[in-house]
Amino acid sequence: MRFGKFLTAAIAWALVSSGAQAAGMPAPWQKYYQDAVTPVMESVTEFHNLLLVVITLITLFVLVLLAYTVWRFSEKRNPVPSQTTHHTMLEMVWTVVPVIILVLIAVPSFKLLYLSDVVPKADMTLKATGHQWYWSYEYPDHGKFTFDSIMVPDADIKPGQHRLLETDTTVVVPVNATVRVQVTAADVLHAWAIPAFGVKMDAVPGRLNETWFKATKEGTYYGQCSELCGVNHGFMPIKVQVVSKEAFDAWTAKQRQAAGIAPAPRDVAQDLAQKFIQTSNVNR
Ligand SMILES: [Cu+2]
Repeated sequence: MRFGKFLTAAIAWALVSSGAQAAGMPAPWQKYYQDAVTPVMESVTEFHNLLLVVITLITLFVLVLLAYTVWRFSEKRNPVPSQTTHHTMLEMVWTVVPVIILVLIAVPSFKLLYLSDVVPKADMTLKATGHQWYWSYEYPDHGKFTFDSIMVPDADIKPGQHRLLETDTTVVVPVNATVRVQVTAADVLHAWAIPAFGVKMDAVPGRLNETWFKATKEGTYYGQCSELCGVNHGFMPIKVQVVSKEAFDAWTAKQRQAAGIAPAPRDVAQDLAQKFIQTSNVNR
């Protein structure tokens, strides 16, 4: 096991060192995953590392076996070949061993599948709708305000912005909150995908798909439509900002106001409580 860990670390280092890592977006010459910011993506990375060890060991084993066979049983060294055609024990072994390896892989694989597939109790819902060629969003738990998110064209890119990834409006979500994402499309197939979140969900017209994420680190994360959806498929990026709970509340309050939606009942209750505290302090 110690060797396995060493091998994983060595391979990961070789891959990571070949491309500078940037959180939330791809880096030039990057060959490894983006840094994980959700439990699902952490599990995806771990599972990938496990498979990398398994596949490396199998490949090395086959390579050594093949090289030995070529050397040992060449015509020069082995002029009279054996006429053996069957070996029951050997055939049992090379059937059973791969089955055991596959079963060992299946256990963490199914665990990961269920982790990403089953939406846990969510703190909020975000609805993403794919259009040719932009995304629109709705916040059903926060007054149902909606907005479109359209890519910033090259000509308007400001310093510090990222070409082909920047959008005019940003999806904002609170940190450490379980977000249920409902994904659908208005015209053709699209897919809502953010690599750092380990999320990729098909957007299908007339069908409401669900996925989830829980971002554990504040920051800006980029994704792209991941289903070939037409001529501008490569120009409908996704930009998500993960912020503190307070900043998120302030942002939703602003969005509600801009959309002419009444403040959240929770905000009214908070205001009343605040007023009550103030008046009771004055009276004392
Ligand atoms: Cu698309």
